Amino acid sequence: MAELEQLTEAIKKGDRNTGNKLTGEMIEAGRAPDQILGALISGMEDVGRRFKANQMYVPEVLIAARAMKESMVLLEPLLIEAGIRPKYTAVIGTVEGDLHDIGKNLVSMMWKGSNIGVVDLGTNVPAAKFADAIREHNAQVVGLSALLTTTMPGMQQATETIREAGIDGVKIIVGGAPITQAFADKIGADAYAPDAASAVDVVKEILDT
Ligand code: B12
Repeated sequence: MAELEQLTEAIKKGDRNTGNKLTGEMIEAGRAPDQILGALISGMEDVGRRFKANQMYVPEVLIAARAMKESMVLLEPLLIEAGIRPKYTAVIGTVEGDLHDIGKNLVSMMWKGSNIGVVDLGTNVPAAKFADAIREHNAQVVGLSALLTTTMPGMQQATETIREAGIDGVKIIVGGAPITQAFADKIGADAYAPDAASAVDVVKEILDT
């Protein structure tokens, strides 16, 4: 099997040792960084598909994402040198009052795995901080996460604050266990995704059109 395919396989399996070894070897051999990145992305795309189809579960996704992250650490300096930038930048965070971050982190990892740059603001993020970060990083997308029914109003507050800040063209994507499409519509978000793999599809749908 060609090295690039082997790298894709290693990511799919979450085999970070093989992933790191292959990435390092290919860098040494002078392989184009965008080809290596493509192989990593293919691996995470497959993980996303299987996660969505319930053929893979949260711990396995986290292990695959960690393997990808480690290879990216090796690859990043070359990507920067070659001027290869993520296609889009997203800001993500869990809304004020809410400390749950496992789902948000998964979305963040899947976005990164799809070559979307992510600025992760963490948990318990006040509404104004989302608006500031979108401006500072020129983000095209913002992801808001909430896991508590009591913090759903915080998601509405964040959406209103971002809209009131008049940031041109930023798309607001919401998610989290108690969130529904109906709630997303009610608060004026641009999109809702029920899981991390769908969050990738949604970004591609609304930005690649
Ligand atoms: C783990 C957990 C905790 C951990 C959080 C650790 C952490 N670092 O996140 C701890 C122990 C800290 C915790 C605390 C509390 N928790 Co809690 N917690 C959970 C638990 C068991 C799992 C949540 C989880 O991680 N799920 C796994 C992830 C992968 O799923 P997910 O978050 O839904 O994310 C997926 C999608 O929703 C979506 N998604 C998520 N975010 C986003 C964002 C975007 C932009 C998009 C597009 C998609 C998206 O994609 C994700 C991946 O596919 C749930 C119960 C449950 N089974 O859901 C209760 C639960 C959420 N907690 C609950 C409660 C009540 C609390 C506490 C108030 C308890 C207390 N009395 O102190 C505190 C609140 C603390 C706070 N202020 O936030 C309740 C909420 C009830 C409600 N309806 O509001 C739940 C449902 C438990 C229950 N049945 O009562 N909790």
